[in-house]
Amino acid sequence: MSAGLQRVFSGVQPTGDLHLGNYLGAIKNFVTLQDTHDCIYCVVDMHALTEWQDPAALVANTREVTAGFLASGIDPKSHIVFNQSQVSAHAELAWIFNCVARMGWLNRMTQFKEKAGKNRENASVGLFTYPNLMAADILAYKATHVPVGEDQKQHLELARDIAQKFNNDFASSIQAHGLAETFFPITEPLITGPATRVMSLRDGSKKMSKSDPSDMSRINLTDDRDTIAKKIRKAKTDPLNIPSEENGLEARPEADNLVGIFAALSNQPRGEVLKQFGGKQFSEFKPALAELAVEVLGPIGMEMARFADDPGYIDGVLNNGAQRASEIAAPIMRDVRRIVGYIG
Ligand code: AQP
Repeated sequence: MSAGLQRVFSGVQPTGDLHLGNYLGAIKNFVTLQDTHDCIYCVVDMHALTEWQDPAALVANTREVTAGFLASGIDPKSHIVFNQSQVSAHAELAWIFNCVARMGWLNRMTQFKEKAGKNRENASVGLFTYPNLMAADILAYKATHVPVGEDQKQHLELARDIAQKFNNDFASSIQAHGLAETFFPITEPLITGPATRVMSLRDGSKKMSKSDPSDMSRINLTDDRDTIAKKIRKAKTDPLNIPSEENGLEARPEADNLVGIFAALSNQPRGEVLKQFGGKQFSEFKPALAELAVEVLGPIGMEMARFADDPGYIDGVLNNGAQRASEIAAPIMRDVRRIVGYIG
């Protein structure tokens, strides 16, 4: 970590197989940001508990997400990689934010509505307060920038509201302790690239997700060449050809999704992809997309398999990262305790 650089924080839940959406919407950007920022990347195992997890699967998934980070090119020596539950600041600050955030704010969160579904009475309290823990994740390190996919935009807006309300509610205490008026930064979301919302391969109206019961809906980072090719071949499309202009993708969610994936994987704007494939059929486009996906994801999957054979190494990375993360959070939490009026 180098002094003076802006701090990035982001996390991924260990709730299942990492997929192309996690990679293009988040992890790919995590890798790029290492050149310009001090980065803290977290496997958010506490968030995972908001829905029941088999304990042994949680251990395996935490190691797998960590392996995905490393295999994608995150450097755990220059930056920090750890699992959330090892640093108590997250839980401690989340409690304070439970008391700062308003019920009305959380009632508006669409992710809770989607995940709780019709049976809200039966959803965990943790699922409801999830965004407060997310605000704590970021602000325990006073991170200024948070790379995420489009689906997390609303939660980040809430994190900004919480920071602002904390700074206002405790303004005189912050001042009395001689601390900067903007004690918690107003975090900037970084939602970038042509695939900030990768959709299910089976249904262009649903986002690609770890928890989708159909494995055919997503490309996992650990899928082999044949599986990737099969999933893309079977991906839902419409009967029209690929358009030559971007407005030709309107109201064609599946086509739009596949073109967006091609653009993100090949690091070019959608317009360039359409120049290359405009007028062609999906039967020609899909094999090219499969080839590209295998080229980009193949080495990551192979590296993840290598890490899977060495859980001791992964645990060492997480323990070391947790120690370094705790050191950053400790003085911030000391100030927070004084600000809110705790003794000791
Ligand atoms: N489909 C997606 N397109 C683009 N970005 C995505 N992300 C997730 N899905 C997509 C981004 O990946 C990061 C980690 O997400 P997460 O695991 O913390 O939670 P999630 O958003 O709830 O992801 P999943 O895969 O859908 O998990 P489940 O099924 O457990 O809910 C975030 O930056 C997210 O934006």
